[in-house]
Amino acid sequence: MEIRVLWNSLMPCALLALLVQTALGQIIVNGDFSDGLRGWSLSQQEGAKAEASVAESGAQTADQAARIQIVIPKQPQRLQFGQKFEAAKLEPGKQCELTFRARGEEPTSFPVLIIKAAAPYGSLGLRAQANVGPEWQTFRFPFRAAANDQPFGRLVFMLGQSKGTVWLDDVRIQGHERVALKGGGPVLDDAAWRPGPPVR
Ligand SMILES: [Ca+2]
Repeated sequence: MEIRVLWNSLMPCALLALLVQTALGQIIVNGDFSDGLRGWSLSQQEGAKAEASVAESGAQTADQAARIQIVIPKQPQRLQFGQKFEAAKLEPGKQCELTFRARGEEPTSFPVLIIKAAAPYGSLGLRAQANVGPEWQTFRFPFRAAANDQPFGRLVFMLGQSKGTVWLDDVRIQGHERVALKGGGPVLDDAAWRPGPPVR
């Protein structure tokens, strides 16, 4: 069989395999909240107030999810639910993806960022906005990891301006490796790769 013919027959499969999940190591611990709120923290500033707990998600029997009840809203950044991770786990330049499931008991919207853990809190490659409603939705935000000159990075859900109660579950930061297609096939352009809308 001609190589070209073989290539053409394999092309659809090659495109489907475009984004291949790779092992980045475990960046987010306890992302499924099966171990309560271990690893997670809630920062309340300037009078903003929230209560974080773990409760049955309702999605599956005995599945636990984080439940953050916003009591006193302020600006988004005044209530930060998130997790700190070692900077070395997020390799600069690497294609990554943040995924999580979320719902809001009232429809609301909040920023999601991956930033340096300490001032001046520079971006590590991701700033996105999650629009949530009463039903669980899965969000996928691809990004390219930026260099971190600090020992830690932080994933933060900025919930200060959110209404009511927000639920989060299955939070992961995973690597994606772009597959180079060669041998007469198309050359893929990384520059065209941008975050898409959340997958519902
Ligand atoms: Ca869970």
